[in-house]
Amino acid sequence: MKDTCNAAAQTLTEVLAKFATAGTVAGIEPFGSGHIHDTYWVKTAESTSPDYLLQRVNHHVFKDVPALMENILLVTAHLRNKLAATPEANPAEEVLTLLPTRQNQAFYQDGDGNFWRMFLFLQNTRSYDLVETEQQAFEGGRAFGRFQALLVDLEPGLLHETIPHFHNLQSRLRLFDLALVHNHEGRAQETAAEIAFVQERAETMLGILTLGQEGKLPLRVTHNDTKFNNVLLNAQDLAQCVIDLDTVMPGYVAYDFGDAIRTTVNAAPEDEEDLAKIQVNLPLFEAFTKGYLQEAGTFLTEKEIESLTMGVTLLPFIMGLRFLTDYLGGDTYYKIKHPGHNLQRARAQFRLVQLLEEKQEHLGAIIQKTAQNCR
Ligand code: GN1
Ligand code: MG
Repeated sequence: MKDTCNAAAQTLTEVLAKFATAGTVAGIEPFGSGHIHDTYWVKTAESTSPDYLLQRVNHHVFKDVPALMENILLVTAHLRNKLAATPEANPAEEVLTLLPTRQNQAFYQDGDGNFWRMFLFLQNTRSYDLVETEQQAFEGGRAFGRFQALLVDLEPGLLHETIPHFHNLQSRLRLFDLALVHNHEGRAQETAAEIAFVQERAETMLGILTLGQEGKLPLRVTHNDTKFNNVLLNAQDLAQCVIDLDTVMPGYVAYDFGDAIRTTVNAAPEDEEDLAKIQVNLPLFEAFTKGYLQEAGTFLTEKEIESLTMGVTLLPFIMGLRFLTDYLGGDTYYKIKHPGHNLQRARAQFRLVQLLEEKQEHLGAIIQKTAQNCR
């Protein structure tokens, strides 16, 4: 089951007291647009004390929270060491900072079994649900490319798989088949067109997984949730920090590229109801690709560069499939704002897949041309 209710004020105050915060709390308010955890912005009264980001981790989605927190400590320590050793680093660039509990633990577990954690709040940053300018797209590309580049020497096997088979399409298709059997409130009837959409493409979309299984694509440390709003930009729109490290684990680089493109080039929100508003913005595609390859182009293999185009259609397909699966299964995974929300999300993602399929050759040519310029 999901936790859709916000925690009571008293609970929040009790939880807050467990962490080694500085200053006096002036207010706590719900924050952000994530579909999984409950997130709060903790404001402090003094300008000398930082604000904080408090999260109740969804332990129905992340079943081993201690393992997840180990990953975050490992990854942030690695990033910090690498940044310290890179003199030419972008001065705006920062690493997410976890604030330990007063017992020096990475998280606090309350009496109800809920897991809480705290980060330093990054002041004067912005995240974009919709990308507005080529500079923003370029910076997002640079941030995710650099994230992969800095982690290229971290052994993927050291990371726990926080959600097993997360972007594995074979496993997602199995869960979809189970949801079809479950068919909550007879929803399969109403979604016949979307079900057919999945079935028509399932085979082709398995391309990246097959290449991986054949040993033609390396498993690397990847972010796996590269929604554009998971990069914070500063007041000058320079990339400052990659956030949401819950799914950092072994993966294929094309997954990160595809998920970021999904949310960068779409002129409409992820759950747009009016499908006519969903459009692919090519200048934003080009700008993101340039930023990404400027950083990642140095270590990617030819095959990986080729695979990026496949990632561009695969990721919105997987997201649509997951939203549709959740709808057919009775909306147990994602937070929803209304009963048909997951179906609306699935439809929007599938429309985006269609548009990207039409442009696939052109997108591939842009990637190849940009990669040549980066070498
Ligand atoms: C979830 O945490 P949040 O809301 O950024 C999901 C991602 C999806 C995304 C779709 C752990 O991410 O995989 O891409 O929703 N995260 C998890 O918006 O399932
Ligand atoms: Mg997330």
